[in-house]
Amino acid sequence: MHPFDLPASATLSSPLTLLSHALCPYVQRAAIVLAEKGVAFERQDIDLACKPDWFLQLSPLGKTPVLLVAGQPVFESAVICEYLDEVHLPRLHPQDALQRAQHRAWMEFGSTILAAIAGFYTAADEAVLQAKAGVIAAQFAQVERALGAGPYFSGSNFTLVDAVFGPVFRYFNVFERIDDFGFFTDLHRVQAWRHQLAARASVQQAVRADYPELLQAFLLKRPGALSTRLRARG
Ligand SMILES: N[C@@H](CCC(=O)N[C@@H](CS)C(=O)NCC(=O)O)C(=O)O
Repeated sequence: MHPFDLPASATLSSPLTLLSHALCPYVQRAAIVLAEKGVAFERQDIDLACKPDWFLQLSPLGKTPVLLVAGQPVFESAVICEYLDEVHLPRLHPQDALQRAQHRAWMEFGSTILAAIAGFYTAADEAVLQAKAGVIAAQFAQVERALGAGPYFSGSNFTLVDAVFGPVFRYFNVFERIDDFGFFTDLHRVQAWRHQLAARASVQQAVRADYPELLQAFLLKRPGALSTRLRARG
């Protein structure tokens, strides 16, 4: 019997299992890092609308992702990424302690943008939607100032910051189908970084092929200004 009473489908042959959700950007970070390091893992999707008891035993916050390492749970995506970076090559964090701290700070900033994105797609009315779009645009303007010549966050090497922002940028492919909200106007470095990350195999493979349709269906179910616009587009 597994110590956490996992269902048979979760007691898997791979020593690493990523408890996931098809749309979760935090799960994608971990999947990208695993792919960058060429580490085999199995993915098990959790119904977050009806969380199984065994999952709640493993995930104190009731959130995905959780990485099971030989059955031992690690929760919180940044912690999972850091753990993977410590035990599997190539290192995705800089060697220099100060630079590493700065990268961790920008990973956190990526989470702040994700919170703003959630505020955008749950905006109750047009005024709030526009205000939230402005918040996101201002955050990306800050990112623009932090970026160098590219192609990745800090130059030619893909880092954990890139793993965080790949899933952030993915939302905008679907938002741009709805309208031009001006998120990236005049932010040339951000735009170039976005396209670079979209072309990266690990980023592409972190979601299923039907991700855009799944995200659109998810957005349509949220009451508010964005789903009203989406419905109006037919
Ligand atoms: N700080 C967490 C955030 C994870 C998170 O918010 N996951 C969402 C899905 S994207 C979740 O599990 N939500 C379910 C809930 O909050 O009930 C991390 O970085 O892992």
